Amino acid sequence: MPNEPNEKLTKEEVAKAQSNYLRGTIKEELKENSSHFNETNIKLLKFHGVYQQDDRDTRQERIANKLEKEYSFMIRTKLPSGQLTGKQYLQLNEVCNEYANKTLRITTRQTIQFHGIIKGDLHESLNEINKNLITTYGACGDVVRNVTACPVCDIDLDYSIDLTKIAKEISDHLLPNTRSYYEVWVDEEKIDLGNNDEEPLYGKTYLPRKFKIGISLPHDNCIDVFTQDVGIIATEGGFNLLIGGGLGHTHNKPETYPRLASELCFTTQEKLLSILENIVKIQKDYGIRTNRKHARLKYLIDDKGVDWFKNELEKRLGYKLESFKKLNDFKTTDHLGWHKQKNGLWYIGLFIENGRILDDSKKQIKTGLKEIIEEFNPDIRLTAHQNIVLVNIKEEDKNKINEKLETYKIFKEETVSSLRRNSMACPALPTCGLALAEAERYLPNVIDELESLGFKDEVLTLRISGCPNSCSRTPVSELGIIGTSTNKYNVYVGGDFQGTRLNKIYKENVSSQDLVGEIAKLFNAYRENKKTDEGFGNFCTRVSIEKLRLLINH
Ligand code: SRM
Repeated sequence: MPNEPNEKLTKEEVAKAQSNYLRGTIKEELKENSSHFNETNIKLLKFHGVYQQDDRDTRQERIANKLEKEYSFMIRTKLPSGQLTGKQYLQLNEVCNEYANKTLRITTRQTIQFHGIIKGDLHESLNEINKNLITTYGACGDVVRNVTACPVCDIDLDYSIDLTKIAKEISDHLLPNTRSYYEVWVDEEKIDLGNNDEEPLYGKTYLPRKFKIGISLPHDNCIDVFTQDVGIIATEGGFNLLIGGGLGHTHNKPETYPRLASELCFTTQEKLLSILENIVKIQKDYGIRTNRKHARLKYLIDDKGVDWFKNELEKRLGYKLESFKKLNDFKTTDHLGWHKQKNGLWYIGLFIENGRILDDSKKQIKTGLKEIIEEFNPDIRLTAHQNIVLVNIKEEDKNKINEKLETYKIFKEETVSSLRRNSMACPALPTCGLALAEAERYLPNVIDELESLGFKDEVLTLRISGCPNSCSRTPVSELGIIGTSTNKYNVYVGGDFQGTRLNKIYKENVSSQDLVGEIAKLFNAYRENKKTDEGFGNFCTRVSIEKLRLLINH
């Protein structure tokens, strides 16, 4: 028995159990004339793809003035392997204009988020999104989240397997079954099944925690396969499976930690879905439900061991699993720029800084993308590096699109530095309730300064998160920056460009004033002491953190 009978279940577990399959009183509360939801419905809304937030910029002042917080909602869509049509993109663009803060945000798991929606517009927004055959159901909450996969492997000349189709199959297979989502947002009649058949896979209390699945290839780890609860690597004749990846942790709580997924087994495609389903069921049955900070699959794997997990899985499947196949080195790529497709058409990957699609004084990304998509009707793919790919473009349209990219200052390979191109930040302030420091609003300035100091051509993964939850997958970056409190950051070094190694802490609580200087010292030490073709993360790891500190402080 995984959870001791006498231990107290978390509030989330109680909320799920009493929710009548995620219904709670969301429908009723939606009708009330208030700006926000009660505590229980806030938890349930996540399963529907909705987060209640408040404006962190105005929070303190409003509290001081005894005013209600400025509540708004974030909506997250679910787009397996980041696929949508041009038409769907345009409709999401409309939703963001009509109901949200007029920006679209591409996430690190290949989806789109809206921010700043007020409660009175929630139903309309979700209804509209659903009308366009896009769901937000299970984009958040204790279920299998958006399944990630290389977004161009079905069309790029260098790929021989369509992982996008497999991602969709996995996503459909592991989707929650309850109709509550449709009752609330799509105005379906209430369906009273009155028994457990409403949720055959998940049951009444769903999973103990969020659960992430991603598929990659050894020559393209663009989704960071080692950070997933289940990482799937397409290899000859089938798939290698990894389990127990996850990056979230809490500062100064060593019992929480980032973890790379461990090798589990090899399987053929026919068996893949049933293996995944059973892995999910084991986490459902054994995962910890009394402590949210110990509830991810990674802790179950460390508590019980990979061998225990494999035995349990084999018991449920009724056959022995094949051994993990040895793999060659990993590579990764960002899919930016023009690429020829298998069908003779072209795709172009466009860098979107920190995934935020907006118009500002320097560039009109939102307007430009809308115009290009309206005129050339490409399909859309989103990458796990927060970028957008326009697909199925005719040779004769390439120049016209290049001109528009130039006009709206969207992206030109020559003008985005390698330093910026390989960077990512999570949203952090002002929307995220968990942020300890700035990220998305801060990173562009850090990069501007580093560029002006002459570091624009450095090729490394530089990622910043406003807190150790690590939403921009900071712990697998070569240079990771994680917020500790207002204007303070821990600096980590030593991941690799391919995302197969965790970085380590280099310096704690660096102030935002000193951060660029600290990074510059690291880059200078790297330039002076690196071996030919040695990446920044590999250099830091070879030299070791202790020697790196000595080198810098000599
Ligand atoms: Fe995340 C929670 C944003 C990818 C680990 N994440 C949050 C919330 C919802 C804050 C909250 O719970 O109130 C953030 C909303 C901010 C906002 O204003 O939008 C948030 N996470 C994001 C996104 C939008 C970051 C981005 O820059 O794109 C990503 C949405 C992905 C998606 O489309 O589904 C996002 N989050 C990740 C990743 C990276 C990944 O999955 O590849 C991680 C690390 C991997 C992992 O899960 O271990 C991640 N987010 C977390 C955690 C820590 C989980 C843990 O195990 O401790 C939290 C907090 C939690 O779950 O309690 C969190």
